[in-house]
Amino acid sequence: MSARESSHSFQAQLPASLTAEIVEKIAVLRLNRPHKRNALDDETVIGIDAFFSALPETVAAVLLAGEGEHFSAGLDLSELQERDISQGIEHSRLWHRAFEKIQFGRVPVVAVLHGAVVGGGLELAAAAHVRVAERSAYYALPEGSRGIYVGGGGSVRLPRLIGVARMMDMMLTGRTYSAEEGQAIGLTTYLVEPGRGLAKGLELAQRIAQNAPLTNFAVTQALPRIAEMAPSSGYAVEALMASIAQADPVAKGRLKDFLEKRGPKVARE
Ligand code: 1HE
Repeated sequence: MSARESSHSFQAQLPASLTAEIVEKIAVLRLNRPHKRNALDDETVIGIDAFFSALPETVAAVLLAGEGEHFSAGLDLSELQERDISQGIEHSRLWHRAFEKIQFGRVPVVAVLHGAVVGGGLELAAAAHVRVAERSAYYALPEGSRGIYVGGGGSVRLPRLIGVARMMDMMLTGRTYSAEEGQAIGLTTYLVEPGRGLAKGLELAQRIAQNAPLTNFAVTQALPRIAEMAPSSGYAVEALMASIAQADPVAKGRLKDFLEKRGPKVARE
């Protein structure tokens, strides 16, 4: 199947609020509800789950971005009307399942952020592995002012990026961080000029796609779990992961290439 055909069959399973295309080994998923500022309704969250559940085997990395002026305005507030407690729990668990597929799916995910990255939009971005911000990006958790609470894994992922104190401040005071501030506090690791995010994200995704699959598995699956372990357990799992990775034929080939002067040197960027 050509890349174009597989893009089409891929898109057929998604709601209109999401567009997907495959660019060589990279699947590009865009939030495509710009008239609602890419607010995340149930259909979109279920679509995100479906997208990450059905990634073609040829895909080695995902690029996640938003159409229009904003990455995402977060939860679609129009759907939040009359849920009771158990429906509220189910709704949050729907988001958890979808975003787990991003964080612990088969391939690394690069998110490109611009404009509003707020509430559930920030929770979505936090589930990616690498975040690129355009200078237009800004971050907020307006849940506090709406009388609600984060429900898309924000309490778990955001403190690991920026610390409990900063997240408390954002939620209690409604504080907004600029793209530059977000970069300084660790929300993103790349900051680019407006309009340059997709190119930078694609460049990074293509670089990631060239890694040995086992390296990408180790980094996205083992590393965050080791970081949560007691150090004594972490050292043991790290030793196992390191020995598994180095025994892989891909690793053997790459080490040989370097030793025989064919492999790339580490370059100063
Ligand atoms: C929406 C939403 C939304 C826009 N749900 N419809 N998120 C928030 O509290 C953020 C709410 N949104 C905003 O603050 C602003 O819309 C933005 C700063 C993101 C963009 O402003 P702007 O001036 O470009 O757009 P707008 O005119 O405010 O919105 C355009 C339309 O999108 C308008 O609809 P229209 O039918 O009147 O045209 C808005 O109602 C609609 N819209 N944002 C529904 N969020 C798992 S728990 C997660 C909890 C949360 O995420 S809470 C945070 C929710």
